[in-house]
Amino acid sequence: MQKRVMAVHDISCFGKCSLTAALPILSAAGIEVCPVPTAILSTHTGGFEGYTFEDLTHNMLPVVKHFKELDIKFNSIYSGYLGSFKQIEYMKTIISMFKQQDTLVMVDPVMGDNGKLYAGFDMSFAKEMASLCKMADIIVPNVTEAAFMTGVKYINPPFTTDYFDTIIERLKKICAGDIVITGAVLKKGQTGVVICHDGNTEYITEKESEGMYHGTGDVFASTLLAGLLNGFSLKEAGEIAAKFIPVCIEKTKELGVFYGVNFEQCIPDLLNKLKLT
Ligand code: PXL
Repeated sequence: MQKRVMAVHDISCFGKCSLTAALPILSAAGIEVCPVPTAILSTHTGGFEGYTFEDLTHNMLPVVKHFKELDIKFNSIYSGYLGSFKQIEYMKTIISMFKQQDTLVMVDPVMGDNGKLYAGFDMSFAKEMASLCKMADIIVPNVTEAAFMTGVKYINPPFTTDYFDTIIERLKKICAGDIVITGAVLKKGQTGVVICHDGNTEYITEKESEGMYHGTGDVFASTLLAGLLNGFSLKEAGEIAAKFIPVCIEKTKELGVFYGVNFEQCIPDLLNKLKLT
């Protein structure tokens, strides 16, 4: 049976993130994606000025109520960037409406990066996002998001394993499911992810690609979910996703793009990694 995901994110028309990353990556991996757009922006909010923002909060519940009437079932519910407290509340409603025993709820608490929250978010929003993470089977924060949700002070990388131990202990109180923290730099020149599953913590390290690229968190989370729904273990899917990001960044450098990564031309590589070719 083909797997089906409900993807609740915004559409940033230019910038290669949220739904413009989740849709192609999951679809290429053979998964049916049903988007529930939360907003339409002309660009993402990182590095652009004057972007438009068409709020679609009012449309979220009518869309999913229709899904419910049609008795559509989902193998996974995947949320990313949510623009307001109301959207977080609706996301909780959506999970309550559609979560069945074997539905994988992935919450990517998109809120910030490099020690700073994105435009429009504050500490109280981080608290609310943490309360959404309580309903998740897996959460995928970067270090900044993990620090804001746990109240641990953000420090500049490289981080220590003690730092992650503190964050993870607090995150476990927020989410009883799996925890994957991205941007886990333990040494200069390296990056990676921390995976916490069944009480065990593991580190996956990769060579750090220079430069700062938007949307890599969304590409990572979508790839991780593609791996999980194709039957890979959390560690295997984490490795596939962690290895895919530097491939995308290297491809991007060839083109000199700054606003997102060239993941599209790396999809054949991803399909090889997922053993789908
Ligand atoms: O990549 C995460 C993201 C998603 N959606 C919007 C964003 C960002 C990051 O800046 O601004 C609208």
